[in-house]
Amino acid sequence: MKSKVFAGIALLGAMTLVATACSSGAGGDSGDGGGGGDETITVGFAQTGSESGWRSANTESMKTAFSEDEGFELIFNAADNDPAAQISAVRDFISRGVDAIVIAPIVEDGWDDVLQEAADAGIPVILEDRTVTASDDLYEAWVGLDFTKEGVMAGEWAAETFGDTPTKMVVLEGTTGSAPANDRAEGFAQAVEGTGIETIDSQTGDFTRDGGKTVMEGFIQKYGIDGIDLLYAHNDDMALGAIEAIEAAGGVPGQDIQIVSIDAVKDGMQALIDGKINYIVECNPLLGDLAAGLVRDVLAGEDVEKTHFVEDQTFTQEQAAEVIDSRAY
Ligand code: GZL
Ligand code: ZN
Repeated sequence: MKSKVFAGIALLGAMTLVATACSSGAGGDSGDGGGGGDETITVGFAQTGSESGWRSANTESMKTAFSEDEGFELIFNAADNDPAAQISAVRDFISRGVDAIVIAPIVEDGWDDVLQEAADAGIPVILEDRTVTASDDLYEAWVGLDFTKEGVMAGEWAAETFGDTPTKMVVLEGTTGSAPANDRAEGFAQAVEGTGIETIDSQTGDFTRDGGKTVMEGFIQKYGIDGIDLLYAHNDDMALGAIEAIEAAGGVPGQDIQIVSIDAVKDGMQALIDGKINYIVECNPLLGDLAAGLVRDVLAGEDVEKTHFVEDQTFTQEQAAEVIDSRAY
């Protein structure tokens, strides 16, 4: 009920804004007045940054879905993985009076105040990709992936591969405080409980290649190639950085140290085909159309589901070779 009333206010707000825009001739549309369905929808999109290949694919998907041809004016901000910068970008969207705000929240916490300010301004918020711990009354809907399930699928492969064999594992964690880092760790731990896999070290590489390489160099310094059997990387970019570190130390990635990773971006899939990664769990970045559909539905005052999961799949080396040429990212 709340979201219906809320959406109604948002719609009224949006109409007022659009009507004002039309009468003052501001904004990109034809200024034909009235709130007809053909009005340009102005959307503020607060993206995490450009930390990984996955992120680039997600940004492209969002920009395509929220293009002028699709009836949108997109105000895009990439926060360079800085949570404070991302929150101030959202405040900027509020002061500009956009019709709707879409956020891929870098971290889960710290969103209550600015989401309340958006609600007070009658601007609906849609989350894409990552989630927040703030009350779900403060956003209309979230579209993304089941990160816990991704962690479980990665852990199930590790459990099947290593079973009871004593296995020394290091972990490259995603951005500290982010939903994917928290949930992928949680899901993996569930799946490997009772096996011979022991986590000897776990640090964040911030989802970047450089981060993965630097942290893996530190692990190799500390334990030696022989002291590590398995690397669990929360995304392909960190796994690719770790591969560089392993090779620089004279190790053979995929053999001396087996690697399981998440995303299934092109470069990760190529490393899988080359035998440098052993298993990849996909995390689908193509969320733009779903997010755009949710924005339209919310502004049209429709009741939308709160949560929209996009399906993921998994890839062995053989499967990757079969699909790599047909994949969209
Ligand atoms: C997951 C997404 C993560 C990717 C990383 O949906 O938030 O952030 O796994 C990206 O590659 O940086
Ligand atoms: Zn849906």
